[in-house]
Amino acid sequence: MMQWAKESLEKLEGSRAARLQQAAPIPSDAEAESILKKFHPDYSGNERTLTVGANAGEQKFPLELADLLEGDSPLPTSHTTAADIETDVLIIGGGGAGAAAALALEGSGLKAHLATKLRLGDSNTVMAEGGIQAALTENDSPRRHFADALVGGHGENTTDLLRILCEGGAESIRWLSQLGCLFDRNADGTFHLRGGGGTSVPRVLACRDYTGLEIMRVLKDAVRLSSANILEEHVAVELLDDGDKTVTGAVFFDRKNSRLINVSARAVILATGGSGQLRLQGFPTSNHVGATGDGLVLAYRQGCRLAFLDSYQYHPSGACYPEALAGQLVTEAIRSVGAQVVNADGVHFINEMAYRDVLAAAIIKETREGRGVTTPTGKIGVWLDTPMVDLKNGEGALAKQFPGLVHRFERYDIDPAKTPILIYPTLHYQNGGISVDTQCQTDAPGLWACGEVTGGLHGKNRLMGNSLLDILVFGRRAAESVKENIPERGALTLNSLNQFRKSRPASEIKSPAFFPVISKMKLEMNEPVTEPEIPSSSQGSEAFDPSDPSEPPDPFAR
Ligand code: MEZ
Repeated sequence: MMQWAKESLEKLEGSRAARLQQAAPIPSDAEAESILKKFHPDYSGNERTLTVGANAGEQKFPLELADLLEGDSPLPTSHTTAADIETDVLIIGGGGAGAAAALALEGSGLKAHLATKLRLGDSNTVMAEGGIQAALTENDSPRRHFADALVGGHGENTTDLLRILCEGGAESIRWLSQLGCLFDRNADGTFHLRGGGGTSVPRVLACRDYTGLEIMRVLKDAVRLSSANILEEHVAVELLDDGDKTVTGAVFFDRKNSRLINVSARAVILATGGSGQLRLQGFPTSNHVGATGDGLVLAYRQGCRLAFLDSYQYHPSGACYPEALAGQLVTEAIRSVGAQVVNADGVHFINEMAYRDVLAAAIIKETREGRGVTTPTGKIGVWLDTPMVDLKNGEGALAKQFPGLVHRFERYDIDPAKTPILIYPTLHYQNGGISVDTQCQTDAPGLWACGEVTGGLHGKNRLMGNSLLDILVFGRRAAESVKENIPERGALTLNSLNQFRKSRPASEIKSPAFFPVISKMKLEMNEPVTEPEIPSSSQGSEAFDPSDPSEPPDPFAR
């Protein structure tokens, strides 16, 4: 097992006893800044400004995203906009934020449709492992939570949004618990809280290492039992407007029936999540297959400003080996309970609870400067010394707290309680997104946005566990705002898209991306729609020949 890394593993084991006694230092602000600028992918220069739309000539965007934002719609120019479905509120996105919005509309008397390009729940929410932050204890407070997140975000967070997030912690946990979410608890019944990078007190609630999955489980059940109409496998292709910049609906590609449908809505809530599957600069990702930044592209064509999209989060501990797990999340929580980050020479080169961006950059530095471990397929990573979890917390602690991790690695004959894991940063979170106000309203009237598709809340570096809180607080808030401010139904046109099409630079690129390139999944919406062929034997009684010997005996004969 991992014979190719034998020498390095021996060095790691050799330094373990000393490392158990001494923590590695957190870099000073000056050191952190220098590491970030030299090694963090956000600073690598793979970005450019846009030539069209609300952000033209301003902030820079990653090249892959910039191309999509300036791309052309795949919608045929001949598309007509008569409504196939009329609803009051159209929610686009079936992850935690969309589900929370749908639930908050219950009882309002408004008809709601929730459309998702995959199935309800297929989202980054289910990929979140380590937990959700909420200030619940006596030694904690929303103010303290706010201060931690603001420092972590390099002071760039939109403070009005951040305040709402932190003040919404306790109520969100109460709501989730009422829905049946089973957070880990201590023997005395209180919530079991862990620390995270940048939390000044333990504030992270978890369900082992499948917190997002458990949260989505209860949200999904509740949405299925609600009055919301669920449109699964409906891919949002374009937003519709009233001809005067108010968003009034959307065009979807119904994958099951291979047809385009128009939905007319009085309000649209975008909750389409992140964009890790764009795999910026060739990075692997911890994101769900649906995370291709579609909502950013759709909103941009409607005149919405985007914020902070020069900033992405590369989670320091993505799996680097075995190849089949490359990019998958190895939760930060495992570092918070003692797993150390160690280079090929057995050196504990940085404190594993440093801010995510700094730690990711420091890992990249080690690998670039020749202190990484090379896998048989040529990937380079550093060690996460997972056996230290049991050494620090008692035998069995790792298996009890991180069953998902154990399950994934044991298939490859690696027991993380006994053998360290090789890690490398993985593209994890879209720090920026659509600009929204405190009511989740975008620049386009009629269009609200919530969750990872929005930008500003987390500044330039989100702390662990603040995204699961974000989707609950702002998913519900978007719905509340819609209830109070819902416009009258407007006309359905493609005016905003047509204007955008005229002004965009010529390129062959079509967007949104819909599916990751690597998945080879594509939307073929120009194909003529064909009726399924009906076999002649099922065309009614005329085609039925009772004397045909291949027919079964008549079950109705007396
Ligand atoms: O919020 C996150 O990104 C998170 C909880 C990740 C993790 O490491 O588990």
